[in-house]
Amino acid sequence: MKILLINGPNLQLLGVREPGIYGGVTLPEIVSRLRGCAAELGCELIDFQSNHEGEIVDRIGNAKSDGIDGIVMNPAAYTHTSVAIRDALAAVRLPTVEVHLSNIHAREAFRHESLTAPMCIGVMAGFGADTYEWALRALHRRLTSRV
Ligand code: CA2
Repeated sequence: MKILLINGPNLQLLGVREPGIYGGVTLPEIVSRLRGCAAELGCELIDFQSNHEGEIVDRIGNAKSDGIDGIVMNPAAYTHTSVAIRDALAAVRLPTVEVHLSNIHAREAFRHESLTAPMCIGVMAGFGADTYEWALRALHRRLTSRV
């Protein structure tokens, strides 16, 4: 089973800037932890980070032909703005779990709306770096369950 991990803009700064909001764990550390979890579940994890909306749209659009079975995605700021990423998810129709390190509902009003969440099978938010692991486990459960 192949899972695509997508991280959106500025997440390459995790653990380097503003650790008060997003914690001290770096993105390479998160990816490495998630790779361990994926290995335990018998999945292959393909990791992609971009600060560019179009690159994320392209990656989602190519996911089926790349043999991807499901997506774990933190669209970061594009969560709240990107009709293009939402449309790409709607078009590719792969099971996707949206992830946020912070609880976006406990933050500024503009973060309460997600344009991408309605195209996802679920959303996991607020548990810092661990959120990615819960999201991967939930996606794997969905992909391997009969109902
Ligand atoms: O809580 C999350 O995971 C967010 O997706 C993070 C986004 C934010 O725009 C969303 O509302 C919620 C921001 C990612 C930027 O990450 C940084 C990390 C370190 C320093 C600066 C930005």
